[in-house]
Amino acid sequence: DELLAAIKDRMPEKRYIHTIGVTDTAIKLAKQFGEDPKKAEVAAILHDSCKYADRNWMKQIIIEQQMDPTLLQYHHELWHGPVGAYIAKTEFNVTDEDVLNAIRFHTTGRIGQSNLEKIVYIADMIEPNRKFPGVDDLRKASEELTLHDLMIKCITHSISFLINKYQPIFPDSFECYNDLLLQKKGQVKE
Ligand code: DGI
Ligand code: FE
Ligand code: FE
Repeated sequence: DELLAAIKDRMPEKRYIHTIGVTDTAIKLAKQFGEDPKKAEVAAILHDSCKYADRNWMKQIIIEQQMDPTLLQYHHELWHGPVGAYIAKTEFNVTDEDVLNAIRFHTTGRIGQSNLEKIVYIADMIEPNRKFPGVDDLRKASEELTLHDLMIKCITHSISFLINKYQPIFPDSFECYNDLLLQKKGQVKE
């Protein structure tokens, strides 16, 4: 509740409602897939805390904290994850590296994602307030597939969406996609 109150001032009502949706969904997925619901809750509440942060301020943090400099060549939308993780650590005293990574990589995914990282990525996409073509399919899949296969479906959807708009894809997203598929021995279930 304290965390929720703290992030409420940092975002418009709509984003706050999204955050609640991600939190409920992340807790549900954590229970479903045998991960810690408390960690999922903290990561989800804080995942978009920097969504509306000042672009130049975020740029400064990325440089000062020596985060991946490639970020600055890509869309500023990609900055709120890594900067959000930094704020979670410095302002909200989150010390759990897995929770910090779930925040840090929630927009792009990455190679070697933990289960918690997958859960937050997926919850961000399928929470009840999301409306995009295909979201109901992903929600249905969340009740049927393994966490791994569900993550493949979600990242494939994101990458396809960006490709269809001729948007550059951040390398972590491609690496995440490749990594998930290379880990799979059999077919991806449709
Ligand atoms: O913050 P949210 O809106 O809840 O969701 P998010 O953190 O997944 O951010 C989604 C935005 O980020 C959306 O506008 C697409 C964009 N995005 C995600 N991955 C990439 C990307 N944009 C580019 N150019 N490249 C990416 O790899
Ligand atoms: Fe986000
Ligand atoms: Fe989000």
